Amino acid sequence: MSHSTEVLRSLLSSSLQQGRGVASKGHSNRPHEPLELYDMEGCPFCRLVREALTDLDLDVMMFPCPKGGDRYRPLVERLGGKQQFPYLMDPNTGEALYESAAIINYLYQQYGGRPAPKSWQLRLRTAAAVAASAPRGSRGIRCLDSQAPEKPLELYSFEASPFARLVRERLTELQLPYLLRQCGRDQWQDWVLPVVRKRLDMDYAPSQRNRVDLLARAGRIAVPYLIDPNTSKELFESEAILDYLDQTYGR
Ligand SMILES: N[C@@H](CCC(=O)N[C@@H](CS)C(=O)NCC(=O)O)C(=O)O
Repeated sequence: MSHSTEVLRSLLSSSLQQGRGVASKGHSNRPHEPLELYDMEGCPFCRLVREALTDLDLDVMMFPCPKGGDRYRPLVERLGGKQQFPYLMDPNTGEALYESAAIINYLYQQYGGRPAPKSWQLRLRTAAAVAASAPRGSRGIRCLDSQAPEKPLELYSFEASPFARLVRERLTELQLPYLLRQCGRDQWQDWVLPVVRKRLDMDYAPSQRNRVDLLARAGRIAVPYLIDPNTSKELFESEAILDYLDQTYGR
């Protein structure tokens, strides 16, 4: 399937998220150590947790657990007793949780300084998350043969980005752990697409912390942006990132 078709299907998936996973309202306190999420990109319950993480603007270490995966799935079973995802571990408090609703409540209570929005409790939200998975078929769920990296990768992303989703799917399929750096939007200028910003020669100064970092590091802001400390490679553009991941870690 061509990359543009994949982007279109991903865009459909984002639209079914009904605007969630784009903006960051922020947190009241920041975890000292990054939270750890054992996740499958295509899993609707994991999606709900990732939407909350974008809303709370919390970075997280992602440990991909695709079906048939042999790297982190057995670890989750050892730690929690079963292979069920999402599974959250908080190294700051020692808390370890299954169940998306419990994880979301914990995140808002511990780091949000506000209760989880009521809408998170509704079954409707789960139905929307299931619908959002449908256009992607088995992407971000199945396991591909891969070589494990020595160090985790880093990805600048926000949950509903149709381009970043394609990269997160491949990171899941290849079981590549990565630090997810949230780049949720927190001001209207963030909504203008990078290509339009460039064309308008727009004076754009981000305020969200990872956007500020990304601008200083890479000279511009676009999501996804991948950093691989194993090869010192850093790159924009979902299609180029997918090629890079396949060539470097695929077998
Ligand atoms: N009620 C759970 C449901 C979690 C769930 O069923 N997750 C599926 C993936 S979407 C799972 O772990 N399946 C077992 C497997 O993949 O081995 C929640 O909200 O977290």
